[in-house]
Amino acid sequence: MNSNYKSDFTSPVQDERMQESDGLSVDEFLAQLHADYDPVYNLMMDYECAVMAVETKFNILNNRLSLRGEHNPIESIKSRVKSFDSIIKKLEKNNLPITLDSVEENLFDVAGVRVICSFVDDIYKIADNFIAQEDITLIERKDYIKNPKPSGYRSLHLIIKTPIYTENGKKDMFVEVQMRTIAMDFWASLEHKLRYKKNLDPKITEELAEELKIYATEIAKLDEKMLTIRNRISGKAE
Ligand code: 0O2
Repeated sequence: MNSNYKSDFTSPVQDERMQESDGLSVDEFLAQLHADYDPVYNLMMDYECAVMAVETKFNILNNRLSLRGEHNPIESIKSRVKSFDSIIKKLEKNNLPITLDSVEENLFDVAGVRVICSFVDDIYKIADNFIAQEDITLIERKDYIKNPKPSGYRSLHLIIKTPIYTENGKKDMFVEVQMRTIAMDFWASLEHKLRYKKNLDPKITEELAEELKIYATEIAKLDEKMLTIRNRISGKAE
């Protein structure tokens, strides 16, 4: 990730810590953090704020669109901030510097918001409305609904940058938004379990992955059929 996306604001303490920790091993970095956890705590709080800000935007969109339409386009919203353990593992896995600066520059999914819709067309409608907002900068859009992953995974991913307002000023934060239907979410949760199940016979894992791939296609067909029925109920042309 290039430095164009660097945050506008860095606290002096955090800045010093980043420079100090540059080039440290994971153990050294963790020992240093153990002595003073404040910079990590502050950064995690910034990500929490970004998640809250984005969640609020989706809740507002849902309310506004449902007032004008016939249904709530958003079924539910789930959010999370990646654990610091997982953050360090991801930096290590990708051979990235183990520093707070590196977290902010290189990892886009520390703050994650998952938006679950009933129907596929709502995903695109909500996404377009969200991206059009002035304080949302779209960094990357990955459409795994139109181009599913080899596993069968389907979702619309948006990497965005949005400002939060801290006691020290404005700060831009990256947030990963995953948008999918209820059925796609059901599928992804089960497939995620299989992906992280370590003590399963590899042959069985492979068989189940193949089976899940078939169901991913069936789920996509079902989503399409449900949309057709909804459109017929509401008198929309197909
Ligand atoms: P978790 O535990 O959900 O956070 P990267 O973000 O660097 O890992 P990439 O290719 O840039 O990889 O991002 P990608 O694949 O567009 O999106 C990554 C996230 O999408 C994953 O995060 C999952 O949440 C989800 N995802 C992507 N592919 C699959 C898949 O095949 N099955 C399921 N169930 N989820 C998928 P994490 O960090 O891998 O996991």
